[in-house]
Amino acid sequence: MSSTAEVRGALIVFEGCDHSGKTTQCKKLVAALNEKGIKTEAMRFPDRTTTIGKMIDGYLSNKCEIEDHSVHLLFSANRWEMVPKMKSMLEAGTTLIVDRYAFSGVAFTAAKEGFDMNWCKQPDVGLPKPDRVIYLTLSTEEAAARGTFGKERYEQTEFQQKVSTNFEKLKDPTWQEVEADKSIEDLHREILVITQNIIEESGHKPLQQLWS
Ligand code: Z5A
Repeated sequence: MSSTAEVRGALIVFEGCDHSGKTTQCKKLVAALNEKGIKTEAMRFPDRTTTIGKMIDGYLSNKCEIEDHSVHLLFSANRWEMVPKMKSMLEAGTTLIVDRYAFSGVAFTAAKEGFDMNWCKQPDVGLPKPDRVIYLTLSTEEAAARGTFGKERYEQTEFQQKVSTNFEKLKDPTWQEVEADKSIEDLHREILVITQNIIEESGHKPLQQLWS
């Protein structure tokens, strides 16, 4: 069981289009912050290791079908099941770097026919609110140059364009847009400076609730 630290960790989420480099940057950032003596852990959603996550993995890899509303709720449940762990780590002073969160949940489901963004938000109302969402942006040309889409569900250009439009609608003042059309190292250096500032600013602020 983690104890409560004087200064809490920061909750920093990465969102962005496919191939924008979220996973690459999250990994480098966690390593760099720990090297600087800032206790940091990585998380990613979906977390495919849990029972719920395994169902989601089967769905994303097209091994099974799950009704659209139901799978939306599963993605959300996959976040809620991590909340006790997230809160206890943050309270113990550990910063969390999270690769995708509820914003992906809303942006992807709302890109499907017949889904309303407000409905999509409801299951995630009350989750720990990120101190900052780092939103990586990339031109369609550069994203294409980084490789073709894989075989997973949702990996189609037209669908991804709708997802990007939805991300734009979700932006609020806690979002920070970062142009990802740079070398991995240049982008990492920029993000490292940004995150160190967030960690300093967030330590004494209470953790808030998302969309409430
Ligand atoms: N989903 C959902 O529907 N509902 C939800 O609630 C949640 C998610 C949470 C999960 O995919 C899918 O689930 C996702 C959303 C949906 N569907 N899609 N599409 P995932 O998280 O397992 O994988 P991903 O997020 O789709 O990965 P990605 O977006 O394709 O990649 P990325 O993390 O942004 O980029 P990367 O893996 O770091 O890099 C991609 C490639 O580019 C790789 O070859 C790198 O070496 C290269 N790269 C990275 N950075 C650079 C730079 N700066 N220059 C050149 N090349 C680079």
